[in-house]
Amino acid sequence: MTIQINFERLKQDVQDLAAIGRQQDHGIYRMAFSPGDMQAREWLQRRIQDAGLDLYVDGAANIHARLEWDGTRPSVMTGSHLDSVPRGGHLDGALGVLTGLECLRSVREQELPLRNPLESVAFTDEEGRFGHMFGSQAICGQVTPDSIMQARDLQGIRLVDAMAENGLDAMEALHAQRNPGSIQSFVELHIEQGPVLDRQRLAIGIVDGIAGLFKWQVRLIGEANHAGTTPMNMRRDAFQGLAEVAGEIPRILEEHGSPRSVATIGRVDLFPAAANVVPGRAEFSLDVRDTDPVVLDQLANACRRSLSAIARRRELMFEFDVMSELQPVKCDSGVVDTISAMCQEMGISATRMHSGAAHDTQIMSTITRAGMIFVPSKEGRSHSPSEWTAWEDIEIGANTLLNTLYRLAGDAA
Ligand code: HGY
Ligand code: MN
Ligand code: MN
Repeated sequence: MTIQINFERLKQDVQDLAAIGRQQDHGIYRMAFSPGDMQAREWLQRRIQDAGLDLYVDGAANIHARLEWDGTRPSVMTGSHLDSVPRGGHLDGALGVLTGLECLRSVREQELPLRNPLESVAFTDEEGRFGHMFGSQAICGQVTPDSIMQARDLQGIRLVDAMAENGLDAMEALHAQRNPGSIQSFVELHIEQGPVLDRQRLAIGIVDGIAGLFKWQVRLIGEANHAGTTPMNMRRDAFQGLAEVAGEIPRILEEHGSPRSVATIGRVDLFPAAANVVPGRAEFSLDVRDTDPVVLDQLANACRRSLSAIARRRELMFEFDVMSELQPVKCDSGVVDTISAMCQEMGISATRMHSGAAHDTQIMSTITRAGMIFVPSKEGRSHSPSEWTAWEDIEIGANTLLNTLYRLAGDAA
């Protein structure tokens, strides 16, 4: 027996949420604890209450919708994130939150018997404005007073201050930790954010592994000087150092990476940033990923060596802060098999695949059995206003999630 969501209601939620935090350039600006994020949080809490579900917000500001929660039986959990990258798309994270909410509403309305309670969570700061996955890391007991106090964004704004501005005490995140026995399993629905499903015309991706990453904030420090009078061989030009680091990336990936390795310099700031001044300081982000922890380690060492050699040669100082380190994970084989069985029973075209993007699922997998369901991204586009998934794929994905959650939690005796 397969059950169905109320697709028109889900579609309306997707359209309503897509309007929150959207700016003129059609991008979504819901960075953690920004006005857009706070507006989306309020909207979601109203939707949870309108649906007659239990609402619970934990110390890390993770928003939980709950059905038949009794605090004793372990729950089957789903969820994703409301926050976005700057100028992001309207489905990254949001789709997982809304399909999770729709699944709980549908089970409740259809009065389907449950062996385990259901929870759907909107995790705080998945996109890592203040590092990465703050909400799911808090649930998994991976935050400390120190890590909370240290957390800041690339502009230097502290997490503690961003939360306090919204009436939240960041230290409360220490109390968000869940007993691993309180969650039976976790399944996240997410857009693929890559081209595989779209190209192969497949409806569902069954994720069997998620890439890990390290994200550094690097500073190269030279000497600001006059752009006209300083001879080229007497410069300590921080931008030229950065340019050389960027040029080294393909070699580093080739010599120390795997076919799945990727590296990105996504943000650069030069100081003093004047056309007629040799840059004295270059600050930039470095995001490097792979599905193999050994390869990730090798890439980190190679990046450190390259930075050090370039700094020495150019008489620059270099330093870097580790903004985030996420281990690659394998998804739980039982959860993967359950999703696969549901696709077969529902006659849905599916393939097993890895995720190049990071997700809350890889944090949740440290305390419970975890897996993911991908739906296609048009031309693989994401972290961009051109992010799109066909409504038909959204409906198939939501029904796959609903039937998977019910297979895990339902009392279909
Ligand atoms: O960076 C990522 O992979 C995710 O979108 N936070
Ligand atoms: Mn995401
Ligand atoms: Mn994202």
